[in-house]
Amino acid sequence: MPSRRELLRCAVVGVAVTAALGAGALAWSSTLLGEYSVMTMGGAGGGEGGHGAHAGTGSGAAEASVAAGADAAGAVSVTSLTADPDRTADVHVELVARAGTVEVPGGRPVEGYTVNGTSPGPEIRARQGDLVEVEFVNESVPDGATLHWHGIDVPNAADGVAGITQDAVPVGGRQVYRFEATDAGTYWYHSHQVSHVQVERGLLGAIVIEPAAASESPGDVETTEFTALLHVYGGQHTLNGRADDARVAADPGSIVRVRVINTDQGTAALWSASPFRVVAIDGHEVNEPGVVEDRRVLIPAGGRADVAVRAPAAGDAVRLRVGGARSVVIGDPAASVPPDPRQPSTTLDLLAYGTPMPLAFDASAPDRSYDYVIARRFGIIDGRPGNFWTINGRMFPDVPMFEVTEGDVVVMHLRNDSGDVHPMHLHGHHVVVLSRDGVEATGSPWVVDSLDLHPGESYDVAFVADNPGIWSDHCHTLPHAVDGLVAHVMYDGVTTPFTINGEAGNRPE
Ligand SMILES: [Cu+2]
Repeated sequence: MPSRRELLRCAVVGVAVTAALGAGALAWSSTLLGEYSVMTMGGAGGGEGGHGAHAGTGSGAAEASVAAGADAAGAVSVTSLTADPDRTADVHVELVARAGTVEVPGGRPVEGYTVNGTSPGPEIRARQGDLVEVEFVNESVPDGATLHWHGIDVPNAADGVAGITQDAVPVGGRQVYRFEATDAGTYWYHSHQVSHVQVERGLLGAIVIEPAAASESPGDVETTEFTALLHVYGGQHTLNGRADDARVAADPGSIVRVRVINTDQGTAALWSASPFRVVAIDGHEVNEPGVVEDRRVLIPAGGRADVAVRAPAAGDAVRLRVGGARSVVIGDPAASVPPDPRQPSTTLDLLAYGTPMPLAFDASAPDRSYDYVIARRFGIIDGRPGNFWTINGRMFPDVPMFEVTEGDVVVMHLRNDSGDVHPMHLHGHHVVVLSRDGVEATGSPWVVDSLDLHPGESYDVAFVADNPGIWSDHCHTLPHAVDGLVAHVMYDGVTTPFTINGEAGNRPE
């Protein structure tokens, strides 16, 4: 039931909408965001959380700017939160972004963006512990561009969010990203400038961090691995940029690890008529994953699932369906392709998959506890009237700021009171799922950076605030992010010199 305050807010917005619609463009201009800093958002310093406190409805942006000003003395800039500047890079890659035609082998070309001439761009491979250095060049993306390392807990200065951790790289500009490849796993990179356009149109690629030591899984020797990056280009479902299925040659009985990356705007399903195991989610190994049969695996937008498939007998192949239309066919390259398997109606429940093991931290007595409740209502954002997302009842940019102190154990209570699915993505950290709809997790620690909240669902997740910075915590259905489903986790004492909508033209979503 809405509180009096919420009812009052609705009434005020209702009046504002009526006034704006009635008075036309002049009145709308008064609701334009103009240039702003995330530092002024959501009541930063206004007592939103506090140690052991539960998030309330918090204070408004007006108080926040005062608090932010006071905090600025002696604060650490996001630009100083870097990897060791004196360390020599182990992996050095140059990535050049261009606007132009994306060739889609097996389909028709589309207008979009390429990285080193193709979309997806080249797959970056590094080994755990490597210092990765990427020199990014914007040759011809008119709006400017950046690279964000989705799922890699990079130092804040390398996070690639225009207007928060850097300015968008203009045409002719260059930006160096440096980070240590600390956690092995499957990740991807994409632009975080006008991302709802640039990601959809192809400014992206895969990055795989190989484990420092060989996998300790006894008995099962992985002999082959295959990256399966899913993306829809102009309505065409592709696998690694091709509107076609892929074949992976594998010796009978050997294990193939398929790294599935969902770079699209909605959930992707994965299934097979043959048994398989889900060995990693979002770059984190599942502890003792069981055999999956007659279940589909759902991968949120932005999420990844690594699955292990055993190659069948000589002359045979197994078919793994990935996403809306494509398959990976594994085994004898000369074998005929097995029939298209029926999609199971039951979804593998990752809340109860694998074997539990102790977490690296105690989530039972968090230092901070926040609500992140998603709903929807009519209003105006940046001069645009619409039916926008709200976070804790508040509309962008008046959304909450989740303040943390380095070392805090943070619990987030996520709830989806809207009618749509929202793949929630926290930058710079992985969260562990504690419970869903009040049911505690009983499987392997389920560690994610991209988590689907289906309508009506609630999740409790926890993380350790161990990576100082200002971090976006947003929906990865990117048109939802543009419509206000973006909040931030901000560490005490960190500040940013960058702004959104200013001269540099930063528009992160
Ligand atoms: Cu969403």
